Amino acid sequence: MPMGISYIAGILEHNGKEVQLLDLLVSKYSKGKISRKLEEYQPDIVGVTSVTMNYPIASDILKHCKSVDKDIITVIGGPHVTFSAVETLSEAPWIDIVVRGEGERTMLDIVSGKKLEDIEGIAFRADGVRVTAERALIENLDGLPLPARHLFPLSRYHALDVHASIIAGRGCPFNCIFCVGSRMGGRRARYRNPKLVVDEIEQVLAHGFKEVNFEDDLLTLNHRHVYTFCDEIIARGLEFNWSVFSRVDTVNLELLHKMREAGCTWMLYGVESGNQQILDTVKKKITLEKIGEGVRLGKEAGINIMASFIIGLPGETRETLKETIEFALGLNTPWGFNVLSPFPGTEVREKAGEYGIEILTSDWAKYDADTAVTRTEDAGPEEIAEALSQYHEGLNAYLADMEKEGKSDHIEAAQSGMRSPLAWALLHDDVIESLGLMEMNGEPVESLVGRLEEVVAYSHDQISDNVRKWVDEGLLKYDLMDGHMVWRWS
Ligand code: B12
Ligand code: SF4
Repeated sequence: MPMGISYIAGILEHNGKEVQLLDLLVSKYSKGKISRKLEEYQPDIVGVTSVTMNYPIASDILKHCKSVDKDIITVIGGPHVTFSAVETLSEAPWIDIVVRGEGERTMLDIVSGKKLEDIEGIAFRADGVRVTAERALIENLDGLPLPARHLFPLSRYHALDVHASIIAGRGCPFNCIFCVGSRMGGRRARYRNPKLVVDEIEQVLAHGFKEVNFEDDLLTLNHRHVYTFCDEIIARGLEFNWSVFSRVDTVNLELLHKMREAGCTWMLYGVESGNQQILDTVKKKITLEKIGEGVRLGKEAGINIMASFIIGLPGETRETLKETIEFALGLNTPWGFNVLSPFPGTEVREKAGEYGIEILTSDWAKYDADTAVTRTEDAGPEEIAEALSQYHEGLNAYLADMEKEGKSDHIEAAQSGMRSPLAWALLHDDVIESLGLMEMNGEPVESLVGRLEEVVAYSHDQISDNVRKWVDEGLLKYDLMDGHMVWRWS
């Protein structure tokens, strides 16, 4: 569930503004659906969020809103437009306002009707593009209303079996050249009161979530903060699994044991490269030795470790790609590759020439961190594709082993990147909603299973097991209409 937009909705509601949310992540995206929503709700303002790779869609949504009603004020926020505000307004005349950086107080000002020139942290069109002063980061995160999760279609998220997202602090003091994390959240980390964080955890568990991912850039930075909230989780007897993003140089065995005791089961380390010179160039400020140690300590504490690499970084060569693969295999822990995407606002984009990086395209849809959009002198799309294919070979070998063990569910989940691929297939195309009126023939759930078998390529047993579980959990329900059933996500 996207946290940025939940925080924006939260502060607006808290201040008595009426907000509705159209979630197009876990439902079918269609312009017809957006038109119907606009018709029914008649909003004064429409806001969208995006990262770089989905900026083209976000922009298109606002274009469509403007074409339906030219008086709607269109607003966009998020890390992509924060660092490309002027370009965005210049190329997309249907966008009225770009919100730069943290958006809670800025959006509240906009919705409250404050004069645009007096609102800090925006760019807007007025005789050309006007960029207002930077807005200072929110000093006291505890003063922010909680994210408005209740506005999201929770049953759909539960069917996908996803974790709840919680932010315990914002900011990161590091300055890795490929990341805009510290430019979004600031280089001085700000922390929430651990007791309030654990209150929020209790709330999401009450909403039916079973796991939590802390979305902080770097949760393990401040050990006192981590100990306090781990102790609070333990003292309240809360039992749930959680995961975090971390750096290998911000942990020690004692801290990891405490985190494990409080329910931490997975930790993702940004490892980035198996070549020390590249690590130094990208200002990661860690050593290969420290990476090995961080992985070992995590495992010793009983936490699963995922190591995340980026290929195509400055200085990458065919040789360093090989080194990175060998290094990754040697860690003896799950690992994955991203491909360098030089996002707006990153040092690697701003100083690409100095870093020996050629940027091949600014087609934002390709900035998915899975497609090569840059080249170094010795490694470009072909070499990166080759490294990726070795990675996929390894993954396929792993999946083949699983198949031998008869774990077909795991295979589907791994291939689709989803825990519940069937749920994704149903949600992504609004399949349940498209069934319409159904005859009341026999047992309702069995009838639904029968209908779904006709429209999705899953076996009877897979559909039946999942659908029964969702019905038992109250996620799927039907209403009676003219003696017919109409199924819906609750
Ligand atoms: C947590 C996280 C994730 C989580 C998201 C979990 C969640 N439930 O939200 C997961 C792991 C799923 C994830 C996935 C991805 N992420 Co990520 N992620 C982050 C991280 C570390 C923190 C984001 C966060 O929660 N910040 C706190 C919230 C409150 O801030 P926010 O989302 O930025 O929203 C604020 C403002 O941006 C603004 N705002 C945002 N939207 C809107 C909309 C309106 C109308 C307004 C007014 C304001 C506004 O106001 C919000 C409140 O202050 C950031 C690093 C960072 N610090 O920005 C990277 C970051 C956002 N991720 C990044 C990337 C690349 C990705 C992926 C594309 C990776 C991939 N290849 O799949 C995907 C994209 C997913 C998607 N569809 O958006 C990049 C984005 C750079 C870019 N320009 O594209 C970042 C900046 C890290 C980096 N490499 O520099 N990510
Ligand atoms: S990659 Fe991690 S450590 Fe580096 S700046 Fe981004 S959030 Fe901070």
